[in-house]
Amino acid sequence: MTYDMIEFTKDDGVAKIRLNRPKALNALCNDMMREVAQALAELEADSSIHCVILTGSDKAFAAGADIKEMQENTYLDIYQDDPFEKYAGSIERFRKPIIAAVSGYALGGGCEIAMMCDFIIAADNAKFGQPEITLAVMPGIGGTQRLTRAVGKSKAMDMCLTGRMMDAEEAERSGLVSRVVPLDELQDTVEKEARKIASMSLPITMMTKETVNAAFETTLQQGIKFERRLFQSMFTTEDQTEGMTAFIEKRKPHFKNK
Ligand code: DAK
Repeated sequence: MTYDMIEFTKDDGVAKIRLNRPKALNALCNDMMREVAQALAELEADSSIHCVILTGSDKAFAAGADIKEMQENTYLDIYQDDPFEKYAGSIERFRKPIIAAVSGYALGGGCEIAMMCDFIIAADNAKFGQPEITLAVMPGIGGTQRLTRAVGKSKAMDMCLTGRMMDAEEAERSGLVSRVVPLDELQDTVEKEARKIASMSLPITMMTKETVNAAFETTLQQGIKFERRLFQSMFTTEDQTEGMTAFIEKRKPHFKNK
């Protein structure tokens, strides 16, 4: 499979997908999103990959859906074909850990796909926003819901109704991003964290991701029960025995992902 609009690399258990339409500030056209979905399908099936990084350029993670492509869409075009569900849904449904490394603009659909990732590490030049209101539409791939869960109602309303941007410092303070680093350290920092995640037992990281995500879907008691069941199931794995034995024997664990 060749890719024209993304760069796709794999190294040491970690894959990186870099959105690469610099002239359009990585605006999310259908062809690019189709490539992202194809890459993720390949990575889901590749057992050597334990963690994925989604990133863009220094200037733009992604400046939103491609307005030029979208401008002439009719209701039926976007209802029947539902391209964003088809392609961005691949990020939402991805089962292994996926980190968004955001520098520059993450606007509209760009902010929304960053929020679909498991966590966001931002460069100090990052700018987040849901400016759709200025185009007389609103966020359409989860922005009204995920942003509200991440930063609370007041700030989400402020962002969605005014279309203003939030800088990296405000995004960290509000809980939208897990941490902010200088731009020239972003890729190294995220790669280091991704390698750390990739060194863990894959089934255990997948179950942990699933369980944290359950917090958004269930009541507290149901979530706690779900956590308890998956926690108990971890004691069927060879990796749990190895992880605890290695601690006691004061050595590094050798996980088999079983
Ligand atoms: N789409 C297409 N082209 C874009 C673009 C975008 N979102 N953003 C930037 N570009 C293009 C510009 O048109 C320009 O192209 P040329 O004129 O050179 O050909 C080039 O990228 C550089 O942009 P600027 O000249 O504007 O650069 P500046 O540094 O001056 O400004 C900016 C950067 C990011 C502030 C500005 O470009 C900007 O405001 N961009 C638009 C941001 C925006 O409104 N984003 C939200 C898009 S709406 C759906 C669900 C969800 C969605 C769609 C469908 N369904 C369920 C079907 C999502 C919608 C959105 O994301």
